[in-house]
Amino acid sequence: MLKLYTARNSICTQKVFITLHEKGLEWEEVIIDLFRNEQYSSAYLAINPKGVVPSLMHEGAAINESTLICEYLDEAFPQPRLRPEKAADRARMRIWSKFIDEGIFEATREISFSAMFRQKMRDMTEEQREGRFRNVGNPEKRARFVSTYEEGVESPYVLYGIAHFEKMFAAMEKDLADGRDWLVANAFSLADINLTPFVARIEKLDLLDVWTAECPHVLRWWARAKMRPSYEKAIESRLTPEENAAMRKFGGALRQRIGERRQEYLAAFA
Ligand SMILES: N[C@@H](CCC(=O)N[C@@H](CS)C(=O)NCC(=O)O)C(=O)O
Repeated sequence: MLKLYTARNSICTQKVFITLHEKGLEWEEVIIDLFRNEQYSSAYLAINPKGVVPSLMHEGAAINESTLICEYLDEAFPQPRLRPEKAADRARMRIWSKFIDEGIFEATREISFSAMFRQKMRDMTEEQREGRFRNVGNPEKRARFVSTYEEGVESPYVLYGIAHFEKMFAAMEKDLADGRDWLVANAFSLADINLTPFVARIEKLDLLDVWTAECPHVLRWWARAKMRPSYEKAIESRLTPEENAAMRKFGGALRQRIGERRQEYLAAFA
């Protein structure tokens, strides 16, 4: 039996859920409460030394990192196949995963934090907050948490995140301009799965059109991605109306400033 460690509204776990649903697999779930720092318990750190979700346990092995978990599932349970047949296409698939793992995940976390998790952090005790900042002794991550907690949307990490989204959406728009349905080899793959939760979160924060107002190909891809039954099962059906309303409210409150910061970025760098 597959055992998946997850947390509520975890974007990284959502891509694993999509993969599991696409493959028709069953699994057992263990919920880790990130706002009670359960991810830093010694029992969980023995499974995932970074103290993050998701983690997958299968046949006695712990598999970490959501991108690798999805690839693992596709290798261990080959049908239906979610990685392209040709090696060159698999390399292209991983270029999209690298967008996520080398910038978009942090971008989404920092924007989500500055919008709404910041409020949840205020509700923590001083000790819990300090524990979260300390994490597993990663000073770079601490700096990011402290900055988005204290400075919100004015944090430099939010600007870096805006730049990462700009680059990813521009790359998608260019790549999909030939009219293809999916990102790689015109077949739904782990590339599409990897991007879906991040685009969903930005849409739920009411921020998607900040970047995509003039990206018809991205929007065409996004409409198609949302039509897959796995999207409803992995993302929509797991969110409460309150969670959806909070994302819209807190994200919407930052909309204007995120748009302005994007313009600052474009004026300086594009
Ligand atoms: N690169 C990792 C990132 C995992 C990650 O940071 N997950 C978040 C939830 S989406 C988490 O567990 N955060 C808890 C913390 O940083 O304390 C992956 O893709 O699995």
